[in-house]
This record gives sequence, structure tokens and C-alpha cells, in this order.
Amino acid sequence: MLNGIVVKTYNSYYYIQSGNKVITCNLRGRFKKERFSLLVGDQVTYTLTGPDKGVIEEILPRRSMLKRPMVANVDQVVLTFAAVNPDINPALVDKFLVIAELSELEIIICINKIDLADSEPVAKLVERYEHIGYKVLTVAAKLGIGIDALHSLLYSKISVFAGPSGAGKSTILNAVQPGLELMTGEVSHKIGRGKHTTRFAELLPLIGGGFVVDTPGFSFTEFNDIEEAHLMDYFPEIAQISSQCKFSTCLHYKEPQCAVKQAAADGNIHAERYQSYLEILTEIKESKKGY
Ligand SMILES: Nc1nc2c(ncn2[C@@H]2O[C@H](COP(=O)(O)OP(=O)(O)OP(=O)(O)O)[C@@H](O)[C@H]2O)c(=O)[nH]1
Ligand SMILES: [Zn+2]
Repeated sequence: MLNGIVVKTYNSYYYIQSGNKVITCNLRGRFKKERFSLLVGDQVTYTLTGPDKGVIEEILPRRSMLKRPMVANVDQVVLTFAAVNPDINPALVDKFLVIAELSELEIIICINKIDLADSEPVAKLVERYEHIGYKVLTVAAKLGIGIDALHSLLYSKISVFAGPSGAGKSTILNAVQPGLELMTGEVSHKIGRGKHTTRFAELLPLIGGGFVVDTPGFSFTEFNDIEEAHLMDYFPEIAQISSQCKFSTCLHYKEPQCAVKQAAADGNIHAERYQSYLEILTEIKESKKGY
């Protein structure tokens, strides 16, 4: 039995990357009713039925599943921001971080366009996020600066890029490997003749190993899935201190003797991080009122 990974699905064909080859596969009949549960990123075993054709025998257990875009076994997200043009907005960084934490992915923060930025404010931001425990890279994709370090983190992993428009995601990928490019915009949903055809994301293979999802990830509508009491779980430094609050139900909002609020006042938690937490908490409270 041979091993491979689904890199693309099309019209009930599955394209399986196996070594340097791509094998076009069908599913065994017994899987047919589960057709829509086989995803890009799934690891499978298959047998050959022709030179580059085969049939999928077995779907191996999933390590993870990303919802937007729908891809199995994604290992990490590269959250990409421009230092300037458009200027990095820490409140937006924190929102992306919450969505990434919610997806339980390894997180890499990549600050691009450092050729255009003053070094001091960039260094301060790097320190802010490294202090929390995040991996932070600074790059200038257009000049190839910092790209080797990023490339080495992508090796043998499945990575998805996310970040605001214009941050330089496509430029970064193209610097990592010329020719790699992201699809722009949302994954489209076309409905025609009563048949539901969706463009699924694809995996782009990296020379030397690893894959990049061809569609940028994440949507802030996922804040709706978060319970107020769980938001702190997605701010690691807040979660860590929250056990010291007077009340076990403390939301670190207006409760008395809140260790988190105190830490923000003392500078042990960055004041803007605490502010981001409060903003998202308020957003969640507001959205729940609608029900
Ligand atoms: N000065 C400078 N400009 C850069 C750098 N990286 C990207 N750019 C420019 O920033 C602009 C946006 O880059 P893209 O790669 O298209 O950004 P993107 O994140 O893919 O954007 P969307 O497709 O809108 O999501 C382009 O004009 C790039 O040439 C960099 O390191 N330095
Ligand atoms: Zn508290």
C-alpha cells in the first residue's frame, strides 16, 4: 500500500501527492457516502490502477481540521502583517491571534515590509509578542530579507497564511518559492443547476518538503463561536494570571480584585493587549444580545 496526501479535489477525483508524483485517485465504493468528508490535507493510502492513477484504500486519522478554508491536518498559521503601508494595528493583530488560538494551530507572527519601517517601533512589537510566547519573524519579502528563516519554519509542515489585505502574503510566498501564489478573496461558493459546486482550497507543495494552503485563512465571524467565559483562553498571558482573581467567574471586566486588571495597570500585561481583550469581550456580549 502506498501513502500520500490529498492536495486537491475536483469532481470527485482526488489528487494525491506521493513523493514527487501526483496520482489521480477515486475513492473505493465503501467510502462514497462519506465523499464530502475527505478533505484536502487528509493522509491516505492507495493502490495504483495505472501509471498515474489509483484508488484510495484508507483515510488516516486527522490531526486537525481548519474550518476556513476547510483543510485537514494544517499544522500552523503564519499571521502576516505589514509593519507599515498598511500600518500594523496591534488591535487587529490580537483579533487574528484569537482566531488562530481558537483553531489550535501553531502560530507564527510575520511582520513584513521592515525595509519601510523605523526599527524601534518594530522591535517593541516583536518584544510584546515574544514576551507572551509567540514566535515572531521580521521580513522584507520584496528584498528577500528574513525569507530563509521563514522557509525553514515551513519545512515539512502544512501552513496557512492569514492577515490583512496588502500585508504581502503573496509576495512572501513568491519569495519563498517563485511561482507560488495565493488565491485572492474568499473561497467562492457557486450554485448552478441545483448542484452545489464549491471551490475547495488546494495545497501547494514546497520544494524540499511541506505545503502551503493556496487560500488565505480566517474569518472574524468566528468570534460568534466564543463564549464570554472562554475568551481569556485565547489570550495566553491573561489565562495564566486569571487563577489569581478573587472570583473564579471573573471576566476581568468590572469585577473587584481582578488580578488581570491589576497586571495591566502594573504593566505585567501589555495595556493594549488588555484593551483588545475588553474590546472583543464587548463584541461577544453585544452579539449575544441579538439572540
Ligand atoms: N516595500 C515593500 N513592499 C512590499 C513588501 N512585500 C510586499 N510589498 C508590496 O505590498 C503590496 C501588497 O503585497 P501582496 O503580496 O499583494 O499582499 P497580499 O497580502 O497578498 O494582499 P491581498 O492579495 O490583498 O491579500 C505589493 O505592492 C507589494 O509589492 C516588502 O517587503 N517591502
Ligand atoms: Zn479577573
